[in-house]
Amino acid sequence: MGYLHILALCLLVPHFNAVELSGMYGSIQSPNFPDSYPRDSDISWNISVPDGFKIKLYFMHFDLEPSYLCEYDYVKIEAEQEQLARFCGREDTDTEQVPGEQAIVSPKSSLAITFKSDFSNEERFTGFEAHFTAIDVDECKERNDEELACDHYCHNYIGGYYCSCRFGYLLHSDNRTCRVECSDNIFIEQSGIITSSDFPNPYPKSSDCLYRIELEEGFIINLEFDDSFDIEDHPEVTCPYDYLKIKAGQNEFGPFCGDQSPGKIEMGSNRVQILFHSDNSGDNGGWKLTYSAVGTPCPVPKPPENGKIVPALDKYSFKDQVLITCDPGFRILKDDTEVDKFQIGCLKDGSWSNNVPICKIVDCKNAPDLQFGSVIYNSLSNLTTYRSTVHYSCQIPRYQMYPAINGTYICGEKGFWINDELGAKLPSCLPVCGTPQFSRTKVQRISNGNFVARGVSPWIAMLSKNGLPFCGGSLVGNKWIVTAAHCLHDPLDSENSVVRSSDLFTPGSFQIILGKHRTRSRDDTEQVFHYKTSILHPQYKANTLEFDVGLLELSEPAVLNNYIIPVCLPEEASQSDLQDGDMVLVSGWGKQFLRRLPESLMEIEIPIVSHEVCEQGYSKLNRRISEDMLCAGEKEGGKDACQGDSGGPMVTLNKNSGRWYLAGVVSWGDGCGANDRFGVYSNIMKSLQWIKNSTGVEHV
Ligand code: 4AZ
Repeated sequence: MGYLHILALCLLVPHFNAVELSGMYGSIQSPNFPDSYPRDSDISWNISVPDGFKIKLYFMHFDLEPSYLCEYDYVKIEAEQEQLARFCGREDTDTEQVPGEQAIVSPKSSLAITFKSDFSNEERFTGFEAHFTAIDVDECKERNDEELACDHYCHNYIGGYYCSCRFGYLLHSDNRTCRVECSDNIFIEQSGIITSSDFPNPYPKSSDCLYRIELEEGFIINLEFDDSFDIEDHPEVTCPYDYLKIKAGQNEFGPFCGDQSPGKIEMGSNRVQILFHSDNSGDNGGWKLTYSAVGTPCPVPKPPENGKIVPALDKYSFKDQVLITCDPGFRILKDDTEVDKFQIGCLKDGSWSNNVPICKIVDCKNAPDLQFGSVIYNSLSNLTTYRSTVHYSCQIPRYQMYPAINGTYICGEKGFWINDELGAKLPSCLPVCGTPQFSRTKVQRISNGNFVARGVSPWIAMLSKNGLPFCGGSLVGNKWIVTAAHCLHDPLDSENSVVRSSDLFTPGSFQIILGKHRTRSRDDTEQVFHYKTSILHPQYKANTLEFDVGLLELSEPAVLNNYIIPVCLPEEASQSDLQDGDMVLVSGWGKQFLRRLPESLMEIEIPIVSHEVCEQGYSKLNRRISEDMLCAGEKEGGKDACQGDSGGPMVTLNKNSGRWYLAGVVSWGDGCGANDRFGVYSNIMKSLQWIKNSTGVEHV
């Protein structure tokens, strides 16, 4: 600071006698002007105007003693320690100049003028008068020097100028250069391109650009600079002006500058910082780099036995995912659970997220049971695994497979037993109907009825109360009994047609006995059942006995054997089968001519009688034979169902199939066996659909 004071003082000394002039204009004159100037004059004027202005000086009058090279009297004009002009005389000669009309413009905002006269002024020269004004400097035009010129745009104003920048640039604090804001560049993609701003045009000055590549751990970044690389450098000093420095973890690269591309650089890190510094000058093209990331490699996993790995590559690295699948018939076993596919991923540390699981052969486990059938495993291996086989069969001869398929099932790849025709569905074992094991032999003919041998009518059911039969029924399927609706409820008033549920017999109030032969005593072949539900035909009328059909569902299926076999339900197409005169069989334990019960099951063979004939017989009694009824019997009477036979079967043989089917149910009649009083039966054809729907019975 002290030094500066001294320096300022020294500078002041030569100007000690100077006249200081400031302001925007003014004038100076030689002493005594317009009279002749005195001798030995030595006067100085220091003119200064504000910064951003120059001084224009012009002489209105000039009349000095001429001398060679203006040695004696002169006006000297200086600026910035440099002489701009030295004038003397009255007119220009080869060696001396006068200002004439010429105006002098200062290079900057100050001008020093000195007037000197020697010891004589004999001719009485009148001296000079000059005016000065401040004139504006158009810095934008004049500032051609690189150092001070505006980087982008220059705007002149009176007394100064300012710089501005193109869109996207900011004026640096030097008020001259245009920098860019470029420290927020973060790259998170696994590959990309980074360039200096405006590349390939010259990069901005006075900028510190930071580019950060930040990838997940497990990636390593590689940079590759383009060949076109141009950063301002210096022949002797390393990158003193502009430079590129790269930091990657602990590693540092650079500084880089000049026109030699750094080429390919492996960073060895997942985080990279690229710093690009530019100073306030230079016009260099910049740089461009492509970065890419490679993941930590993982070892090639070994596919499981009976399985594969997709995609199967010879190299895997961080983030790669592979899917492990098993061959058909095998499933992935992972932590004790079976899955179809399993994905593992390559981790940042170069290991896999999981071990490769094993492929376990599919096991169909035990084949499901088939009701009324059995399943036999491949006798050699007893295996239940993929491609093993089992064979289903039904309990022959009582049950038959439906649909009729080859009962072989194979353990499929999904773990289900599969049949060629049914897929994973099981067939059903349906009861075989209408095929008694015992056929009729000629038996003793007893008063209009026959005793039936055991097992000849194996579908007949005895409805028994207190050890006595009160109705009959017929087994359809293996757990349904078709009987007469009127067998299932208490008697009603004669006008009353509607059965209320309170009128119905309750389960447990009577027994249903199959395999029965003898009327009052036990049979070895009998199976005694209770029923779960009883259903009356919805159109049943208790007073007229229209639709006198009811159903009983046994509490459990009957065990079919030679003595217990269901009767067939008629096929729809056989509706017209029964014609007048066709013979049907009716059996039961009912009374013989209203007298007493027979020893054992009896049956009669009687013809079907037309509605007209039947109705004629009943016309006197005013009983209608409705469409749902069938009549059968012989005109002369005799063979007839009777009390206790109700609900029992009327059957007929289908000659084509050789099976017996249910044609009717014993319903009513006027007495028993009187002539013209035919037995009346519920026509099964009329309630067939209802029976099928209610019972779901299907049979073969
Ligand atoms: C009855 O009361 C009964 N003759 C059944 C059939 C006939 C008569 C009565 C036919 O169960």
